[in-house]
Amino acid sequence: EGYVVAILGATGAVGTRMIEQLEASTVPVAEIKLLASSRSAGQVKQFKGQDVVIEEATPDSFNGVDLVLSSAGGSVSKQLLPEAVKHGAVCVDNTSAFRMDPEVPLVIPEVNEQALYRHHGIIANPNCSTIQMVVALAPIRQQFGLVQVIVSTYQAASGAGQSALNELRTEAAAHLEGEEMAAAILPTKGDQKHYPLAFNLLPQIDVFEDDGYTHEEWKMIHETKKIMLDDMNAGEIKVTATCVRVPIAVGHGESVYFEVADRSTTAADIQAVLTQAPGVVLEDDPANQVYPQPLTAEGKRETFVGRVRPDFENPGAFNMWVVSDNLLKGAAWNAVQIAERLVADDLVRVPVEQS
Ligand code: 11C
Repeated sequence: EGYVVAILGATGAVGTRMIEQLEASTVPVAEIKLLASSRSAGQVKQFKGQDVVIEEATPDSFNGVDLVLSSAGGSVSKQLLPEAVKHGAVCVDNTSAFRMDPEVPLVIPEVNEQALYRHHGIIANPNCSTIQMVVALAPIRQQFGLVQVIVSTYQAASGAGQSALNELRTEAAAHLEGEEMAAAILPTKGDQKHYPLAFNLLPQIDVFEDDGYTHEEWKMIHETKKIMLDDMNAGEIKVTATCVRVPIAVGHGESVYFEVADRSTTAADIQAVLTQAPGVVLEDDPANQVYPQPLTAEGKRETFVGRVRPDFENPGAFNMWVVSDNLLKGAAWNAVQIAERLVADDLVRVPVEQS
């Protein structure tokens, strides 16, 4: 009884967490297939106490598969997921390959679960920094309207994958020993120069666009609009972003300035909404130095919000601080949560015109 589920990219920082999140989910799994590149084929991982041998991912890997959770990089998704859909599998993709495709729902279950009903076989998981911000902003928008967002991020090394996290650790150890730090990955594999992250800050995540923004900033702007303006009569939201890589392992932090439409809104009103908001935990007690931190968010599925305070000059404007585990709500858990909703709503089926 249950579904045949494949995890594509099963050895990565996100893939390993997808396995754990799936084990702890309500998705009934009849059989699990762990897929990766030929380099990792033959390795053994565990699922619910059973050994599972990792197989090389090929188009034929999806024979008989009902559901795919994918986090093996954009080019792998572009190549293999259409094949998986042809085999009748519904795919939840954690890469940016299909996110801005108007035919592909971009889903955060707490925010726009209804978009799942429009899927044609592929559902996109948003970028990690987008997810945690939108989980916090969507209920505020629903209650008070949302006019503008200005976000600055403090993003963990693991957002760039296990190899970037390993690089940070090696650099930190070298620096503490008084040795040279050698960077070969960060700020991004896709660019020419590499700089150490340990004891440093890198105001570059992903490659630069011609307009001077990085692609990570572009994603935060455009994904936020696609998700929040998904509903009818959505209007407009102004969004701008500055994304910075910080030398920590797990957990992105975000300083979010936002303006609501209802200018009589107070910080207490915002806090009251956040207290009730699905997936949000309010940690906001400055008198007792209570606020969200990456170390305390690591390993948790929720998005933590604190430091909610009004701007002095602009009525209806606020600042807040948002932290979440970028590998869980930002990636593996959001994907498995989508899978849970697909199962609950009987949507683990590719519409006829696609299969
Ligand atoms: C980072 N946010 O921290 C990125 C990682 O589009 O899924 C996620 C990239 C993506 O580097």
